[in-house]
Amino acid sequence: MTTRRGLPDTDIYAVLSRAHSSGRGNVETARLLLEAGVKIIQYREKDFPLRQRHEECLAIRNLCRRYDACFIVNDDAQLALAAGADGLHIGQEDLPPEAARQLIGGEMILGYSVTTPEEIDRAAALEGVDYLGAGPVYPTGTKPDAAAPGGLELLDYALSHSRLPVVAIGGIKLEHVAELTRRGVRYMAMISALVGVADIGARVADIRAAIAAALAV
Ligand code: 3NM
Repeated sequence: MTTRRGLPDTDIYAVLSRAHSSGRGNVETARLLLEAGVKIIQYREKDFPLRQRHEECLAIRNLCRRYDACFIVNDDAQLALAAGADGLHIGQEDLPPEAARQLIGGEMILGYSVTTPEEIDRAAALEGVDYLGAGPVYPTGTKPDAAAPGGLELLDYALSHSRLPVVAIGGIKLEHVAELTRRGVRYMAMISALVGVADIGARVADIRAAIAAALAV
């Protein structure tokens, strides 16, 4: 990881969700992702008891350290701090980014979800945010309360109007990876098409092969 605060220079941003992991637990899924070479893992469990989330986060954070990967906690600044996470990811309904930054201090990475061009413009003016999560790009069944899909236009807008790294999210499948790469997307966040598959190692390799092929033309 770099010393400047920010996401590592990588491609896949894995988001953990037990309900979409084909029966695997989050710690086991994290281990498989890390063994496959994934360098960013986000923990996103909104309904588990806090004690369970804390235990899982500690275990996953330790794994991430061993593999030199970046561990990000969704929504909960207190949990991110208690687990010693590398980053916090917040949405439009969470604490405002300035307040979240105050809580987490100056070292932790802060990611912020944006779903419209207006939100991208507003986020561009913020100091403490380190990357944008832009989406949903495509329709997704994984997040029931997701906004309407913004499509590739939302990503184009984010990439051209923000100086921050953009993480594309929402409905991204293997077959979208080449197109997203050609559009200039460097970070792709996935749940179902990544943590839900039988062979995570093979899926990571396929995603990376698609990125490499798209960059080569
Ligand atoms: N956030 P899948 S879409 C967690 O648009 C999440 O901010 C989104 O899951 C957003 O890869 C989403 O299975 C779900 O579509 C992503």
